[in-house]
Amino acid sequence: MVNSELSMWCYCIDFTTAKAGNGLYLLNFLTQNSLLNIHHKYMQRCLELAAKGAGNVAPNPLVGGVLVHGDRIIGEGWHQRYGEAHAEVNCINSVSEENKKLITSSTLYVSLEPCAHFGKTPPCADLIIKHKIPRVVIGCRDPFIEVNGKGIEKLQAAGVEVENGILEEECKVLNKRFFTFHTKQRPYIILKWAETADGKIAASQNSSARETLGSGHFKPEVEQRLFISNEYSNRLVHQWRSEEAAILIGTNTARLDNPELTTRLWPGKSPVRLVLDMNLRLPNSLKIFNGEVSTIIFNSVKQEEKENLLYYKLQKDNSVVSQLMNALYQLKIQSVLVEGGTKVLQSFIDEGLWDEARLIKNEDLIINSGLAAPTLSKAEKVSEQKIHSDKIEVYNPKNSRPATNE
Ligand code: AOF
Ligand code: ZN
Repeated sequence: MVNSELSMWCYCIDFTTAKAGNGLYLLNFLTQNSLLNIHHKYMQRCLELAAKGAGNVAPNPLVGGVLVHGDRIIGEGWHQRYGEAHAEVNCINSVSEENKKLITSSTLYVSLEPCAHFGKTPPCADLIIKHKIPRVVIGCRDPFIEVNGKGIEKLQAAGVEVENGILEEECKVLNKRFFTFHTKQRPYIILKWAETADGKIAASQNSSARETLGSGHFKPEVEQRLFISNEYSNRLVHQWRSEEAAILIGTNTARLDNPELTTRLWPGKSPVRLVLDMNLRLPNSLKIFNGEVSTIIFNSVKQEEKENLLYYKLQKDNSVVSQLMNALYQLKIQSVLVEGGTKVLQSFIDEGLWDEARLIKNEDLIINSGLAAPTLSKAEKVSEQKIHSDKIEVYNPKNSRPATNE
């Protein structure tokens, strides 16, 4: 906790607990504003706790909870691992034996609406009711169809006082992938590419020269690929990969770069590899077929499943991007890092189907001729960072807001 936060916090506590000369607590001193400050403070703690689950709970959301008695936190918890206990369970279980008697007069803060359904675990709303917690303060409603308001209704029907919408935007942003998936029925889309100072994504290519005559398949050997970003940015990209459920590339990128699409430069899980190869022309010798990571080949020829390799059939004439969105929703893939090439990236931009774009620009490299990078439209820059020769810019679609369930 930073000092300014701490002093504001102490200020709030002073008001809630300060004793008057006659020994009475001056609880009524609290204005609406300072109560809101207290709510924000505890919800902020919920967010901090929730973030500890990053990398281990997807496709579930990150959730944190704190149990507060008077001005004291008596329990804390977060959703730690997919399929295991929810934040509320861990929070209540963390209360010490001597403090258990305080639970019935405490307030539970939780960053997401308590669930109302039997999933891998029983409903948290039932647990709260069972423990007779009189008051629950919630960050935002759960957009998951099995919950979406039902948790709040269940609590209220049992006489629990519920307040919703504390640090709502922050709570939604923390789970931007989960919210996008459940409210837009598609994954959260992050576009990523590296370009030279003169806006090129790759060296010039003469693709027809690399096709094997007659067979329709491409020659497996690949040309020297152009490395644009530096080694530090490359590590960052591998971290980005570890944060998403899947990574997508098109046919040309697969055959020209022969990428592995793993997180070998970062200690994290490799995403599912998604490759567009409508006519199944990619040779099996490419690294994407090495079986080391689950791989899905979107094509118009066959639907077939082999070990770690799924051929997923799409219609040839319809928009590939929108079919892909439906397929990924069915496959329960909540987020995708689109790593190229220009054609694939541009189709997402042109269809307005993206949530973030991360652009790495090597400001020292000029190659004059080459394949032009995608052109972002309707975008606003939200951050910029310099890593040696590389400038990393992050864009959001203009006027975008976190996905909502209202
Ligand atoms: C909560 N607290 O900490 C989380 C919730 O299969 P299950 O039982 O794990 O349920 C998963 C769903 O529960 C998930 O889709 C989301 O709606 C909610 N997650 N709810 O009350 C939590 N992680
Ligand atoms: Zn739950």
